[in-house]
Amino acid sequence: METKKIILDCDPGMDDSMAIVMAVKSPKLDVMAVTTVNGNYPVDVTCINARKVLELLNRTDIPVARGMANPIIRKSPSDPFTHGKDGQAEAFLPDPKIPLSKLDAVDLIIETVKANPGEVTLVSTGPMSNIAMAMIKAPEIKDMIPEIIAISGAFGLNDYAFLNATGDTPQSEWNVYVDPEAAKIVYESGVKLVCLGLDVATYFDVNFSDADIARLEKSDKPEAKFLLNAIHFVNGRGFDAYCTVIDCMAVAYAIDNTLVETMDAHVGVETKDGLTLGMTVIDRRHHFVWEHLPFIKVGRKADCGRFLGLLMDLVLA
Ligand SMILES: [Ca+2]
Repeated sequence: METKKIILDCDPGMDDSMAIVMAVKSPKLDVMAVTTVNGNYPVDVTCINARKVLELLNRTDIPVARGMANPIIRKSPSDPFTHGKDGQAEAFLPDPKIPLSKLDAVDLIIETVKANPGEVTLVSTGPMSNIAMAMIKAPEIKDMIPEIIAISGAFGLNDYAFLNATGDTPQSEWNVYVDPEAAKIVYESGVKLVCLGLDVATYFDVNFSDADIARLEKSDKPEAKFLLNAIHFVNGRGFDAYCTVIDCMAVAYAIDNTLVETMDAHVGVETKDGLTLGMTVIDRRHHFVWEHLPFIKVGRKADCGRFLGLLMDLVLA
C-alpha cells in the first residue's frame, strides 16, 4: 500500500496526543517526524509529551524535535482550557527516555521536506509558529510541500464554529489566536492549505457512545486506557468528550479526505489587537469578493460517525 509521508507539528495537549496515536497507528501514513511547538503548553512540556506518547506506542524510531518557544512576534497567552497538570489529562505517563532530535523543529521540517520534495504533507495541530518560521528561513520549501492540513480557524459556517470558540476573542480559534502572524504567513504562502476549523473539529456530535466506552474499557492497549482517562478527565470538568480528539480530525483527513467536505474560499487572518484578533475572516460574497485574500480549502462538514469509527479502530488496533 502506498503511504502518505507526513510531519505532525503539534503542541500536546491531550488531543494532539491522540492525533499522534492515530497517525502512528494508521497503515496509510508514514510519520517522518513529530515536531513540537508552544501552544496548549510551553514547548518544554509539549516536546516531553510527544515523546511520552511515542514511547507508549513503542515507536521510538520516529524523531521528535523541539520547536518555537514563542509565537513569531507575540508573547504566548495561557490556555484557559486545562489539559491537566501534565498536559495529558493527568495520565502521568513515564518520563521519556528517547532523546530529542539534534535538529530543532524548524530545521527538521526544512531538511525533511527538502530530502523528500513534493512528498511530505504537513499536519498542523498547534499554532503555526514552526511552519511559518521554516517558510521564512527556507522559502524554497514552499514549492516542495504538497499540502498542509491544519486544525486552524473558525469560519462561521455552522453553529459549532463560534459556540465553542477556543481563542480569547469571541470568534477566534486557539491555534490562530496564539500566533496570528504565523497563521497569516502560512495562509498567504501559496501552499495548498486545508483548514479544518472549529466548524468541523469541535463537534458536539463527536461523543463516544456507551458501546465505544465499553470497547475502550475492554482493551488492554495503553493508548485505549489513555483515551479513556482523558474522556473521564474532561467529563469530570464539565466538558464533552470531543475535547479529547479535536486535533484528530486533521490526521483523519490526511488518512481519508472524504471524511470532511471542504469548500474553496478567500480567507484573511486578523492580526490587529482587539475584538477580532486571530479571527479567520472568510469572504463568501457573490460580488466584490476580496480576491487578494488567500484562497484556501475550508472544512464545512465532517462525517462524525465515520471519523469516530476510524479513530476507534486505530486506537484499538
Ligand atoms: Ca493542539
